Amino acid sequence: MNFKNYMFALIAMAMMLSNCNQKEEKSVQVQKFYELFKNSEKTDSTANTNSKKWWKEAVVYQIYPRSFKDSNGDGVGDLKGIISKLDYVKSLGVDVIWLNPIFSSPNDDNGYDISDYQGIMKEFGTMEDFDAMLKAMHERKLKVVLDLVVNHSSDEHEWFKQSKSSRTSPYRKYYHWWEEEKGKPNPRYSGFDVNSDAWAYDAKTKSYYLHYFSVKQPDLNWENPKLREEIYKMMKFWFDKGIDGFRMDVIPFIAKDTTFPVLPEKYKGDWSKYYAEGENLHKYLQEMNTEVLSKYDIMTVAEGAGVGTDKALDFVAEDRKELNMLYHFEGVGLGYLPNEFKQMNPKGYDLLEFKALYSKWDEVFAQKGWGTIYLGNHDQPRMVTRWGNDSPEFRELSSKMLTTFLMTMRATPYYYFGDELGMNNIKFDKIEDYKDIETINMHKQIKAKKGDLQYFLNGQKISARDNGRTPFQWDGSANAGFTAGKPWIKVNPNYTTVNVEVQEKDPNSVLNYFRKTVQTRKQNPALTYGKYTLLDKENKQVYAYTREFEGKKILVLLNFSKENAAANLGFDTSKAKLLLGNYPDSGKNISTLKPYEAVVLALE
Ligand code: TEU
Ligand code: CA
Repeated sequence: MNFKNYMFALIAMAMMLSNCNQKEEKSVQVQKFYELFKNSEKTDSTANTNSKKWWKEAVVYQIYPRSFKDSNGDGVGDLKGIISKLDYVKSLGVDVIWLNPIFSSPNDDNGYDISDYQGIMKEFGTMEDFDAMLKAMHERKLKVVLDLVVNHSSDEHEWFKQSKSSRTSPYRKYYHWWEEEKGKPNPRYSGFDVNSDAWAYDAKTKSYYLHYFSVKQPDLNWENPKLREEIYKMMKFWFDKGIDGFRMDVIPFIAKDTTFPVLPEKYKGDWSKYYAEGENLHKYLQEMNTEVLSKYDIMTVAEGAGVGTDKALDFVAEDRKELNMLYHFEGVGLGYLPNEFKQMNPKGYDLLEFKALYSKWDEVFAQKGWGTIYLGNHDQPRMVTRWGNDSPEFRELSSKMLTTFLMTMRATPYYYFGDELGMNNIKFDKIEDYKDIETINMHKQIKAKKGDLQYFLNGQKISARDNGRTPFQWDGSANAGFTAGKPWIKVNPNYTTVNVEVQEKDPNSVLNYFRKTVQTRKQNPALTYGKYTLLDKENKQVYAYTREFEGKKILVLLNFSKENAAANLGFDTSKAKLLLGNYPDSGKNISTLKPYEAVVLALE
């Protein structure tokens, strides 16, 4: 019970006793007070029960369409391929499918450079295919969330073609231009530019345009109300078709300080103040909510790059009327060496920091708003390589352990396709194998500067985005059953043993364990809504916590190490009932957890 409820109960008791009807026994009054006390405990808002929502109870399954299933042998996954595998997706028990961008795009950044927001990427199919896919998903009671990429478009979008045609074009103000007579604009960093320069010079109109990402991804100007109107119209087009939500790409970046001041020499972790979170950000999001989102029963998730715990609720607190869930970046930043390009600390990440971080983020949404939880996506290496242990001995066990973590936290799980098979990093040796603009352009940059290319390539084996983008492993046939042609990116050679076909037959496979964890989450609302309490905080091997809801208490024990480990719980667990475990004899002796053991127990 929190302080507010405590005070409320005290005052209520005082009032009752003073109003005491002489005929009524004091003890009856006390009994009444007790009922009240119990009820106030039940509605304790730390259990975040005040607003149950379908999207809080959902498990989201992310599909990278390019790599899921190719239907026509051109080596690229497509919508017809997705349709053909919906029964598989349904069999996982998930509720929502998030698709990475499927809109018309020249694919400079695999669809995050959109040339027509209301068209389908040629390689993926047609609008008819899309309609058929949506219907097939809804028939199976699967919802679909699309990627809204509106910080930037492609330079091949009609708006940009017009915008760069002349300084007086009606589309000029759809983008951020800086005329050359004003002198060189202050430097801004670009993620995918060969020179990391976010300003590109365009000779035709003698101006620079801004691109936070590749030179083919010019940033859209949200200060222009006409641009905002166009975006809202486009969003309605998709909602009217029946889609169930949007994942909003780098949404804090849409509003920025467009005076582009000189940046401080050193950031104190506050870069997003200069690059994103401009003063009108929340005005735009509230406007988007009024104009579009509030009109539909849909879900929205903010890709919250750079958003810290202090700002999170500004995006998702219910009374703000903006978005539903925040997808923070702090977790996936753990374990990297500072001031280097995606180089992991050779010691790996620190579990104490990991636990502190996820506990801190749980606290943010304990009363208001809602969070997400994920350990992999299309921008990240494979979950088991990055957070578990992908050696033959521990790949399956640690995959299952990490899945247990994702399915037992108070946040909507965003589960990346292929993680349910324990797919791991491909770890390319040669730059020629990479397809991702981020890796390719960084390699060019380091080469031009005569930097250490081998060091860079070694780092990419762990951290490169392409590790998470290799084709889905369906079976042991050529190309893992992904394509009859030549896959756009190499298939992980372990597909002969790590694939759906093999794992379907094995009741103890990573795949079947994933299905079980999803069911465990569904059958125990405490795992969705329950209060989270971290236990044995200083334990360097075990992550232990409880989840409590409506009189039910669940204990989760996760051994993140490859040694036996023990958790110091400080309470009796002898009556605990096993709900889930990743060893055949899990739950028999929880005082010693085996390497990467995961157990979920009902305490009461
Ligand atoms: O990513 C947002 C983002 O901040 C990226 O810089 C991300 O951190 C990067 O991939 C790390 O290497 C989103 C999309 O998820 C990503 O795929 C796009 O490339 C990017 O936006 C641009 O749209
Ligand atoms: Ca295809």
